[in-house]
Amino acid sequence: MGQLFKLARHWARPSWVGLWGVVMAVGLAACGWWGMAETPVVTPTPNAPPTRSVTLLNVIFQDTYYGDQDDNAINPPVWAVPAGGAVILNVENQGQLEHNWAIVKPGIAPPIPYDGGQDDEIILYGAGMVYSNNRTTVTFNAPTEPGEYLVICTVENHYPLMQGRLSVE
Ligand SMILES: [Cu+2]
Repeated sequence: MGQLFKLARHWARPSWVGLWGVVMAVGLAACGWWGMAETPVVTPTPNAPPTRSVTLLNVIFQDTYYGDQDDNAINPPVWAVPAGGAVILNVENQGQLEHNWAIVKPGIAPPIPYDGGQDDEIILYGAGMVYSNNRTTVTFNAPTEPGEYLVICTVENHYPLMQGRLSVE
């Protein structure tokens, strides 16, 4: 016990404290501890995946229109997405009928009224049928070619009443 006390006093002597302070300071400086804040080292990450944007679209289905105004044919809602970007489409069908949200291939004019029988030739991407009072979330990549794409509901006779535009930018 007496030995331990002597040792503690020995280490606590001012000259030792001062010496250790100098040793620590020199050591830290040599290690670059103080220099780190001023010169951050940026290590490039090889093969890092490119940063991609994700666009969230929330769309409400009614009988028979998108959004909150029953005038899609003359005032279609426009959803903007970056070309080739990832899109998360959240759909809520508040109507009594089933509905869909489908991007039409560029340069194609769907029949009016839409008969629902030529989806393969006409539709570039379809979110799938959403039943009354149901929600769904789908993800897809926006077309890589910029432009304004027609979006329609593919249920028979819902287009041209039910339509919008996907603005690929
Ligand atoms: Cu519909």
